[in-house]
Amino acid sequence: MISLILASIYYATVPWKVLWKLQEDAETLRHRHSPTPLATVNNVVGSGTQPLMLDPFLGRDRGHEDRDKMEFVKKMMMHAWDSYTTYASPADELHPIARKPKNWYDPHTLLSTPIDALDTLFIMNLTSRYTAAKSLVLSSLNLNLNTSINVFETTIRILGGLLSAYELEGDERLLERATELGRKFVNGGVFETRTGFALNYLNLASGVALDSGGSAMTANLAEMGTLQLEMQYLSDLTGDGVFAQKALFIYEQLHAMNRTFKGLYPSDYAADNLEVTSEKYGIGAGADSFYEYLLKIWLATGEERYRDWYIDAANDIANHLVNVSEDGANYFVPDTYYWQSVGLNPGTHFHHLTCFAGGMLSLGALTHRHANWTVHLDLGRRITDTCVRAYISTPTGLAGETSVGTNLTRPGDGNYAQRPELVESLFYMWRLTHDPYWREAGWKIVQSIEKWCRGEGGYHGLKSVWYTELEPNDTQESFFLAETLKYLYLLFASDDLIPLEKYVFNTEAHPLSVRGHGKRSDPSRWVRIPKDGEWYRPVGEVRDLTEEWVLRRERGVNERRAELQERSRKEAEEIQRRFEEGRKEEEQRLEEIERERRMKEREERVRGVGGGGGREEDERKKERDRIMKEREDRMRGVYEKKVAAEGG
Ligand code: DMJ
Repeated sequence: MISLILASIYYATVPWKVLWKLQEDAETLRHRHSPTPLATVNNVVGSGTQPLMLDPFLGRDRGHEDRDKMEFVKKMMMHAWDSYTTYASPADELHPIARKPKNWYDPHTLLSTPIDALDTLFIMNLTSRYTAAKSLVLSSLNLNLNTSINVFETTIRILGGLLSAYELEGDERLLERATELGRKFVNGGVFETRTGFALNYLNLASGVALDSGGSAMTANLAEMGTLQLEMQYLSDLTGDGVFAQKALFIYEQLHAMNRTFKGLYPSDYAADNLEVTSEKYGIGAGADSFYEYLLKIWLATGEERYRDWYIDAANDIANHLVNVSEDGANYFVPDTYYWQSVGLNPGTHFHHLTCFAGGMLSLGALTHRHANWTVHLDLGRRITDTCVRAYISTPTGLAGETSVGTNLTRPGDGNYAQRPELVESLFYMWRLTHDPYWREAGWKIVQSIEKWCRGEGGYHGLKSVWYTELEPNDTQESFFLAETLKYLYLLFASDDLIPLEKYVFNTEAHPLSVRGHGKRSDPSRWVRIPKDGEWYRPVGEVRDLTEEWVLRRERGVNERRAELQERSRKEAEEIQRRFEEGRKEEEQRLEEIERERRMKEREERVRGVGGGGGREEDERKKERDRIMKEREDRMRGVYEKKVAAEGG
């Protein structure tokens, strides 16, 4: 009761509808979701040098496995993996319709699919496939590519995938490759900014890092705030603190900055002077996994400071960002902009990416029963449920990239990209509550994917979830194997398969042990985490870069500019090629129509009905010219927009 009263005082600022709804069931939830007393709080040692003992936060009931459904998902994984090896290996991903390889940094590959798939194959006991994938990775992974790779994506997929496979299987060669990659980040220019904020593009060969625009001016919250789990783990395993220091320093600085809201962090920053470049808040693209990692870095290390920051963040997400639909049924988090004169301006759409928050809020609530834990758990449940409804309200049973929160039956961007966020939350909701509702929702999704997205050449996405006359989206994403299928498999498994007390999943669903367990059981190897304030460098006191770095970066800027121009040129060529192809098709089609018309005319003349006059002929010619011109304008528009956007 006391915590209910405290929660209501705290939530005095929440829009009344949210508050009312959230408190409605708090008492019920407290009972329903507490199978046995939770032992968490007493066991947590927050110094960062002791293991974080979360077991057993679920109590004694470890759930039961649903073998048939696990087998079904395993077969899906076999089909996805076998299709990749048949048509695309060793590329990053597969075009399942064209049955062709797809590379992120063409013609180079970072082996995204095999690395992302490693631990899923291992967990599913697909031993021969796991061995084949590992051999490919060990023999072919080239970490010296002369191209700028995306640091965030490479961390969560490549570094995370290698580390997790090492955690589960123990082959030291995987750790060696992961360490090599981590060193590229710290010895290259990723953290070499005046603020210590990370840049997101690194040329693996030259070691020069830049931002997405090809300079070193900007840093993004999710990109620089989603490196910490992997880098900290790497430090604990190698005993070299440099990885953790570089990555965690970013958290220290972000936390030390003045903020409009205690627990919310804007998405974009200047990398040189700690200025906020746009006061956009949200938990979707550009922000999402930063909040996830605040929670998980606490779970992984036991460092209570991060837990407190996470709780502040989750409170403010609940306070300021959660929207409720007019009928009170849907809870969602849209992107929100802040203007001093107007305050917070939320949108009405929510992105599929935000569905991960259901799992995050629930996990955060049950691993530490802070004052608002029932509120967070309830919010987690409601956000997950809203996402379930976004799925079941479409004819395909799958949700697109965005949904309209006030009325989920109105389509937003209907593209289904095989994303994992909802099944990730379903997995957490099941593990944390054992309510069969979450498994049932997951099973419907399995069936929908199977029905609408399975093809001979692998699994594709959909251009729109709203039409059953389907147009496929021709990519089999590497995260489909790393996350979507893994979470679906674990949803039907027993709690003892990758138990949540011992593992923390990175944002690409790669499990890493928490301190005190697995590869992190030996405390003598843990690196020290700094005490509060120890690393603090007052905002404004940014450091100067060495001359060497200034010169390297200048060279890098020119190289990157050339690289971006080259990419634009190739893309323009591709657009031109497709344009020509389309024009030929269009011409053929028009010729066909014309041929049919002439035949018809001839037949009619033979039958004495009469033929088309010269005026009709002119009209047809005009129509034909109009169609051709329209098409050309359209194609040119796409091309010009692209060139303008890339400044090439
Ligand atoms: C994945 O790479 C990760 O889940 C990331 O956190 C967000 N984007 C994709 C999946 O949608």
